[in-house]
Amino acid sequence: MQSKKLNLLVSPLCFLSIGAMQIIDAQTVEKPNIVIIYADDLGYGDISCYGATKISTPNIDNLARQGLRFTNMHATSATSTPSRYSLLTGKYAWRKKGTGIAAGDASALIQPGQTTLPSLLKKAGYTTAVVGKWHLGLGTAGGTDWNGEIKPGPMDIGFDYNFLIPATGDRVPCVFVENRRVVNLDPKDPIEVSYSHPVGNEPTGKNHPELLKMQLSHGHDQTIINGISRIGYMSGGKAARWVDEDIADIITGKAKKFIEGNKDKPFFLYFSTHDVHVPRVPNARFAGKSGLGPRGDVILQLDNSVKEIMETLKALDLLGKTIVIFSSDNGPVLNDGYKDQAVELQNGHKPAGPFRGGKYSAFDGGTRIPFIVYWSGRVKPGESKALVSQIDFMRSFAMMVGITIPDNEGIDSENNLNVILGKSQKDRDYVIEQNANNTLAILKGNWKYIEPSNADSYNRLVNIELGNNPQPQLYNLKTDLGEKNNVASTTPKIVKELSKLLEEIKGKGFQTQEDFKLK
Ligand code: NG6
Ligand code: CA
Repeated sequence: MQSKKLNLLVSPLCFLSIGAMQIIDAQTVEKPNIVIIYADDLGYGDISCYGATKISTPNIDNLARQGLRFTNMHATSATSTPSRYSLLTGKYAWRKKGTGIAAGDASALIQPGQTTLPSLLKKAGYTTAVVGKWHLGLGTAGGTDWNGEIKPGPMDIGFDYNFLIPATGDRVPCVFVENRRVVNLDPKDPIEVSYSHPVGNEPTGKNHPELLKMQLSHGHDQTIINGISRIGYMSGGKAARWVDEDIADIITGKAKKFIEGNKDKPFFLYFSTHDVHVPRVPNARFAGKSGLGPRGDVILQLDNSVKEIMETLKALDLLGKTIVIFSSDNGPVLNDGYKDQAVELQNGHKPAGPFRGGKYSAFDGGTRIPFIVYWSGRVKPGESKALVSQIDFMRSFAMMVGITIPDNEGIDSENNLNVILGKSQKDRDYVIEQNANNTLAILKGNWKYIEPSNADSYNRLVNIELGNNPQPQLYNLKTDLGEKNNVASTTPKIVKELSKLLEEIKGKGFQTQEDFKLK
């Protein structure tokens, strides 16, 4: 495991990477642009370059063909907020209270002053942006001021520019935020948001299902916006409300604009798509095109966003100067609260590929996700089977640009740049995954251990096995990729080893007031 002591050894002249056991001198520090395209709820089996046969994603496939396609990448969590928290901070979300799926009016989860991937890149001279889904809270604990200056937010933790869906598409407020302000807000029509009681007098999905263009299946029965009822109540802000059918075009356009405006100096773009999260409302260009219903259609829409980003980079002659990463925040779900025919029109499509479970699950369907790294002329096209985790983006890219990380920050992130860039196929020592109930699993070598949990084993609403079991679970992923045979009782030595390691890792982060151990 990479030691924090590492940072003490760094001098302006050399960087010693213990993980890769190599010395990089200052002259080899490079500052390519970094674009992370982060899809939402896209499963391992949802795209054709990962084996989907019922849907074709030619543009993501192109990226995979010309880049490095990983088969063993793990998001840190089976839901969005914790995966994103870990990606940006290099710290497992389960170390901090309140990092489960965030409400639409949650306050900022990453506090100003905390070291983040963008704050490190900014130190190295990068211009940094987040465009798309945020879902990490905005504003102070007293309540986000949607009508005034929204602070703290991404600009206070290292992003120079942001254009946000504040939480998720299915949560109010259904407006975009640009830098610190709601876009197109008419001050005479202020926004009010509540997650506890009705506000305003607009119809809800619960009381007026006849007004809905897409019926709900569970939850999502509060204020109706654009014919779709959401989680949470909202009034006002009429001119600012988004039209779901246009979200992909709008945020892809903002991402392209950011690239164009920063083409001459290093930039970091975290482009966080709304697709393929619910509500799945494709633009007319994609509606009905996949044959799998709206869920398939928004996969095509996502593929188109990738195409547009790549065409922009190409037109600006930036392909050789830009690392493009494509991945997802957690595994797939079909019915996530709206009757959008994802189940009925599945047609044999396997969103989680060969893996058990899906979104919310401790099984690999929850967290093993696509991961493609493309860097023209620099990353050799091919496949990597190395065990990798999104937790390592922070330290790996910080090392690449020659920036050190304070001792008490990014404590879970390791420098695995050589693996990410395909120069090595060395497995990470271990990977930790968190399901929706905060049950943790640890992968090491061929083994996967899931700690005992008394939480429900199955979520009937979404029809997904959550991987919770009051007994320890141990799977041999080499012989049992689908996690069917729990061998914990016949392999107690490995159970003991992995449960001990997991407890040690939990203890490691218990350093400050705000940190805590879940169990
Ligand atoms: C759940 C929502 C689901 C989705 C999820 C967050 C209900 C019944 N379900 O609570 O629809 O919004 O939260 O998904 O409300 S995530 O990908 O952002 O983590
Ligand atoms: Ca998600």
